[in-house]
Amino acid sequence: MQKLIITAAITGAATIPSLTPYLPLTPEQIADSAIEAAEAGAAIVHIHARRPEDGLPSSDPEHFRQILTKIKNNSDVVICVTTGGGVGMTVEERARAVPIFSPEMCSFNMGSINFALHTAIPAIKEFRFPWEKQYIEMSRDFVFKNTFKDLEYLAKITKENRTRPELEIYDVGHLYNLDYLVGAGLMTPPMHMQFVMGVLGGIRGTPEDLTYLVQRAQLLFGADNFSWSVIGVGAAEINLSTMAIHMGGHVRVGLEDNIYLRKGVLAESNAQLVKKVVALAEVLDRPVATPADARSILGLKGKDKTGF
Ligand code: KMH
Ligand code: ZN
Repeated sequence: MQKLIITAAITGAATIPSLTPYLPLTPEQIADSAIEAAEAGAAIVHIHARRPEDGLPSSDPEHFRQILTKIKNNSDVVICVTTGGGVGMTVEERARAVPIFSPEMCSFNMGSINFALHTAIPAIKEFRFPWEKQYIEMSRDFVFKNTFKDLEYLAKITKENRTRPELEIYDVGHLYNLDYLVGAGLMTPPMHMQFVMGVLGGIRGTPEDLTYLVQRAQLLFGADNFSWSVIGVGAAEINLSTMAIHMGGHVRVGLEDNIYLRKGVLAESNAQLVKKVVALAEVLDRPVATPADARSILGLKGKDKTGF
C-alpha cells in the first residue's frame, strides 16, 4: 500500500462563515491555517480564496497570490488550487489561477451536478455577512456546470502548465466522463481521483457507494492506472477516511467539507481534523506521506516549477 496522503481543504466555497467562527477567511488566515495543517501531517493543501473584508469566495488572482506565496515561503506542502471556485462563477473565472500560477496540482471537476447548500439554512441563527443568505439560497437552483467543453478547457490548461489534475468524482457517471476523456486522448493515466461523497446532488457517503466507485474505477481503468482519495462531506468525513485508510486510498479532510471534529463539537482548526486522521492512520498501521512522498506517488513537477 502507498503511504497515506492527507489533503487538507482549508476554507472552500461551500462552507459559509456563519456556520463556524473557525473558518479562515483572509489570505493571511487561509495561508496560516494551511501551514498549520501541513505541520499536523497534511501533505497537500487544497486552496480557495476569499475576499478579505467579508469572506465572499473570490477568483481574484491577488488574493490567490498572497495565499500561495505565504504557504510556499513557509512550508514544503504541495499546493492544490481549486478550479471549482464558488457559486455563480464561470469556468474561466474558476480556473483563472492555473495559467497565472502554474501550481503543482489543481482540482478538475469531472461533470455537472446539482450542488445544493440550502439545507444548512435552518442551522443558521444569524448571518454574519450580507452576501451569505442569498448565496446559500441560490444553491437551491445551482447547477455546478462542468460540460465536456469545460472539461476540454481544463484538460488543455492543466496539460500546458504541467499541473497535475485531481479528478473530482461526485457520482458514478463522472467515471464514465473520465473514460471518455481517456479514450479521446485528453487525459493520460496514471490518474489521481478524488471521490467527493455526500454533496446533495451527488452520490451519498455510504460504505457501499465508496466500494462501488473504487470497483467501477478499477474495472474501467485498471487498478494500477489510478490512485484515489475520498472526501466525506459532512458527517461522513471521518468514517469514509477510515475506510480509505484501510482500502489503500487517500484522504481529504478540512473545514471546506466538514466543520465538526465530532458530533456536535466544532473543529477549531483544519489541523485538528488532520490530527484525527493521523491518529487513525497510526491505529491502522498505515504510514503517513510527507509532501516529498506525495510528490513521488503522484508524479508532481515540483515546487520549484510553479509560477509564484
Ligand atoms: N467543495 C468540495 C465538495 C473544487 O474546489 O474544485 C469540492 C471541491 C471542488 O473541492
Ligand atoms: Zn474546493
